[in-house]
Amino acid sequence: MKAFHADRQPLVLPQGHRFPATKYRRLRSLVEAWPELDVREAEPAPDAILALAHEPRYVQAIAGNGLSAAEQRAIGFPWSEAMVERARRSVGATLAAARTALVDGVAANLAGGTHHASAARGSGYCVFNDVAVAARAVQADAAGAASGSAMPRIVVIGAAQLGPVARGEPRAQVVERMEALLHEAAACSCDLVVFPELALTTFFPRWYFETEAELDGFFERAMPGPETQRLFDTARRLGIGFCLGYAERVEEGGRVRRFNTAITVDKRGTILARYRKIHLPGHAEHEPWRRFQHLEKRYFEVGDLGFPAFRASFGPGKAGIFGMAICNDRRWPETYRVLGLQGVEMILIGYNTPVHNPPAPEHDALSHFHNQLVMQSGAYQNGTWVVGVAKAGPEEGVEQIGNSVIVAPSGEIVGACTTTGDELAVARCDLDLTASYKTTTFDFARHREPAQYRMIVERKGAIPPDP
Ligand code: CDT
Repeated sequence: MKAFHADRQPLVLPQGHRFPATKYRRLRSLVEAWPELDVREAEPAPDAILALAHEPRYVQAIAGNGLSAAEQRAIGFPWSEAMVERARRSVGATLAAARTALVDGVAANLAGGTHHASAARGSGYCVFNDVAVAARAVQADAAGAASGSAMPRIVVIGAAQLGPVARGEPRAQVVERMEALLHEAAACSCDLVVFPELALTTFFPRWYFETEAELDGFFERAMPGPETQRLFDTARRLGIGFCLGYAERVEEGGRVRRFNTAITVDKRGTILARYRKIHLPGHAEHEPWRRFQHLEKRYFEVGDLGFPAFRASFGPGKAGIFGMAICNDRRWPETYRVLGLQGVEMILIGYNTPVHNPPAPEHDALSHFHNQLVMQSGAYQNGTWVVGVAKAGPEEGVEQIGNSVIVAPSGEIVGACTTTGDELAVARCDLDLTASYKTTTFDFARHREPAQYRMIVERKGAIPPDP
């Protein structure tokens, strides 16, 4: 059974204060060794969650020391940052236990209860009403997850473009840059942040590696792993979901397999869906004539998970149907259509696209145009949002396009990065804007004629008609 505690930071009280603040830690030390108990630290409840049961003015007053002396007396604790942190974590522990119990059937809260607080006032050593907040939050979770919700389905998206990542840049430093973007996203009330393809490292397929050991340095063996756990923790603390591209190394069926992978993680830090890149561009053998290599066909297997669409909820009224694709996938109409046939409402795409294409340098001047062309048409033709996010700028001598965009189901760009560095573009995306395309021009059930499209799945390369 999972049990949640909130006692890491002790509540420091004036000498002689009668509240027995150490009891929570003492309780934890008593039960922590029980083999059947999995004790975890609770995340602090974010403002938006507290505001489900409290007046926003009160939540702000607590956060910013805006309490009157009388209000502090009613609570029974003098205001301090540690007091606020503990109050948030106490609610967080009740909420974590409630949500976990809904999944596991049972869970425990070691942080006590603070249910004497009312909507705009604390009372009896209670700052926030943990039970009221947790009840409202699980109701909101359920409302968001239920289809046909009457609330507008607006997901605030952060397209978190990354500038160059040097070959020698440690993962921890890249994760720190990503955390900075998460903090910026939280300040913009983002629900979901999309990071680029192979976000944690430089775009390593540009080099030919002689040994597997060299190659494996760019791969993750666990997700989250030792260096990425922080990213999950920060996102969960901020109450933000994210989509992350990375190089995945797994041992399956007694052999090592490597994929170019993306995951979508919900606001609680749970991996909801995984996608393994299907359209691998470039070449499998070393081609020294190129200014730089593009060895995706050597280093990765073709993804074996198809293009799965999945339901996800990023908050009350924020439930929708999502899909993922990676870089070169975005150039193929099949990617969008397979997701479109599952009713996808938002496709999350990370990419690394060099301006220069060694086999076709005549395309270089069109690299931005092509980037927008494919995502805008994919969005419109399938009545879906598309979020395309670049790793941009001069990386190890290779100029990569930025041009990260958020595209509406109309095909219009509603958010864009304007630099080639670390940058966040934000857009409020109404998932219901997909309906007017899905029920009219692109009402697939009415207008598609799949019997006439058989060639699409039966033939791989083009075979011109007989002369
Ligand atoms: N990463 C990736 O898929 N990049 C490709 C480069 C194409 S050139 C071989 C892209 O389609 O942007």
